[in-house]
Amino acid sequence: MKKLFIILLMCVIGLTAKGQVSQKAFQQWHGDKYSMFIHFGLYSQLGGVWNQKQIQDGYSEQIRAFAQIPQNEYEKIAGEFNPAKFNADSIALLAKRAGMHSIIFTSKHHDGFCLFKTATTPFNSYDATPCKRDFVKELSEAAKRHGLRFGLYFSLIDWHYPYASPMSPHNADFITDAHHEYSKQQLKELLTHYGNISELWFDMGSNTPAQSKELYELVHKYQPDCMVSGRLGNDQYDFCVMADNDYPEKTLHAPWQSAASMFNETWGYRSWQARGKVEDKVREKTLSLINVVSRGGNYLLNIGPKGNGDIVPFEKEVLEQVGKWLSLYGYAIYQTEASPFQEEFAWGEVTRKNNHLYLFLSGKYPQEGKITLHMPGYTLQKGDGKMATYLQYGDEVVLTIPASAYKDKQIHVLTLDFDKKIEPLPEHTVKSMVLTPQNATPQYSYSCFDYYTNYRSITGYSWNFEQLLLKQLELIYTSQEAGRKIDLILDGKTYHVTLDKGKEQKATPLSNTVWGKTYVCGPGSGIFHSADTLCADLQQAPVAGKSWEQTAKEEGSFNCPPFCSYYILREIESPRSQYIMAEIGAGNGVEVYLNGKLITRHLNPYRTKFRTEKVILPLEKGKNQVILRSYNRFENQATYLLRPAEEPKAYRQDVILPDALNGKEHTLVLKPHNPSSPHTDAELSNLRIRLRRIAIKGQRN
Ligand code: JFZ
Repeated sequence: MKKLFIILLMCVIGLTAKGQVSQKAFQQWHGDKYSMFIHFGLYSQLGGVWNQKQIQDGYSEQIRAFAQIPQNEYEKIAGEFNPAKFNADSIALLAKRAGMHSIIFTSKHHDGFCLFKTATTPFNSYDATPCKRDFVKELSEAAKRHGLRFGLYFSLIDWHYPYASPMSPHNADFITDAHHEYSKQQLKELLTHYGNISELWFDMGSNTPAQSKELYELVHKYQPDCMVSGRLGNDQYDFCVMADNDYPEKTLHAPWQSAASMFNETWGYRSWQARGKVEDKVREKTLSLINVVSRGGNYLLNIGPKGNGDIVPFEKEVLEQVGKWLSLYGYAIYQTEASPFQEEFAWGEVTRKNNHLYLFLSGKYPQEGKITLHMPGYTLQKGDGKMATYLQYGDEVVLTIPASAYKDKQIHVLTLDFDKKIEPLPEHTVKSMVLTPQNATPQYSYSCFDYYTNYRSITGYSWNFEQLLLKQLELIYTSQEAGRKIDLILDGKTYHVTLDKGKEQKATPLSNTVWGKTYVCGPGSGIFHSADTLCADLQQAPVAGKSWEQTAKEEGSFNCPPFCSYYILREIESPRSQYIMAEIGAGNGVEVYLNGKLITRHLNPYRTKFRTEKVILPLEKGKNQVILRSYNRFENQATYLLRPAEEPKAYRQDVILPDALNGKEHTLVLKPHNPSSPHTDAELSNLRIRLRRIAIKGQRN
């Protein structure tokens, strides 16, 4: 019998992988919750107007592109740029009154104009203007004076640098070698001349993995605790950036931020912007802040000062009024964690801190004013008395709230104190003896090449299960996973396991399992991220205006430019429910849906032309439908393969626990061991784990 292959490791929580920021820096960033974004540059001077015309298309900070302003004409604006009203101290003081904890400033936007003194180009606010000012310096110093942290926005595309890719409609251009070097020089200046930089907000462009990695490491070489934004690309980042005003559907296992503009139409100043009522905007932004923080994120709210440096009075008032609300309820925002509940509530949102639970009455008045919270294992000690009454019946805490609590313009917050620190409550308890991706709670992050190929990745799985005695786990997987190293974290103890093929077994599907014809549909969207469910069948095509076409080929390709996808559908008839193995192939990215539900989704390694893989399909009895989406980001074709695996094999491997596990409730987390980045998809959707009460020795030879 082979030696047991279990290595017991200490729990690694608290340790970070090489190159990442320290836990302390992350905690500080995570606790800040609310920051000021500033879009300011030559575009602010134009305010969305060129040649007396309001430029309606695109964001006003990108007016050079949307109004097609020639380079020399745009450069002339610098010659008149003199923002006499730009006062870094009053901006910092405004951020403070607003309840913000840091300022993130556009050091350089897509137009290439640097708001700092740089040796790399004369096209900067010191050398090209009559004002001779270094705005990064002014703001970094003012932020420091007023106890705020300071971070930088830095555009990875540059419309002014002559050796960069030319301006494009999508802004996701490749970065030339010369441009990459140019960015490195500018970043070195930014990271060494202005004190501590709390975050670097890279934006747009499409780096290669090597370029992303080099910039990620460069930032941390000069500033080890600077948090790097997800838009650097290729999973090289410290925090995810959600789409404008957006937040993730489920809690993420990675730090994240929602960046928001004051108006959807623009980030930079637009003189003719319809602004509406201050009080409506205050409510909108307060709700967004609450929604983001209750899901564990940070909120970055933008202002776009005028060309003369003045802050738009509307924006100033909005910030001040949100700040007023925060001066009352900031305790329920700052330094908090996401709601411990898996469900969402129509009556409002939740955050937690230590043994405190904070309820934001930001939704709809609940029926009869009753709010019920399911909190097994917790005892309510105190609820703040003014606004509600509190009762606990076993696991349920029931609050009764008067209608007046919702009638007020102001959003109210209730505090509930429990007997112990509140942790996330389990989503559900698995009753089955087999843990599968389908009955797991996935751990999510975001993985990407660039802005257009950014998707919610699954970086691990966790299960809560009930088992009185547990002695052994049996891992079941395919040749796809063989050789990989995984971590199994059982009740907090980590077992490091190499998938060494264990015992091989034929996995032939039941006879009478019949694969139907192949149908294709496309081209579809060039954006990778799509929904976790796909409602399509032979009657209903997944791409608007297209239909399914039958093809004789299980494997094929379609000519299409970069940014496109094709769908492939097959029906599978199964005599009963069973796991079968399919062979699937695609180019840059792949998504597989079974009966409308996502089975696996991931980008393939950067610029993979074609890759095949085994995918386990948990079939239902009767008719099943499998849809493959083959995604093409870089090539001139989308290639696919969808068929039953030849000679399917399963591997069964035992993990005998050194000490039998007693007790009732347990948690198991499955993760890849030492992943290349904590954000990259685990690609473990084929692995199943069987729980065993008795150790079956000698199964392995
Ligand atoms: C980028 C820039 O192009 C824009 O000018 C501005 O600076 C903004 C902050 O960042 O634009 C984006 C990119 C992605 C989203 C929104 C704006 N998004 O994911 O919703």
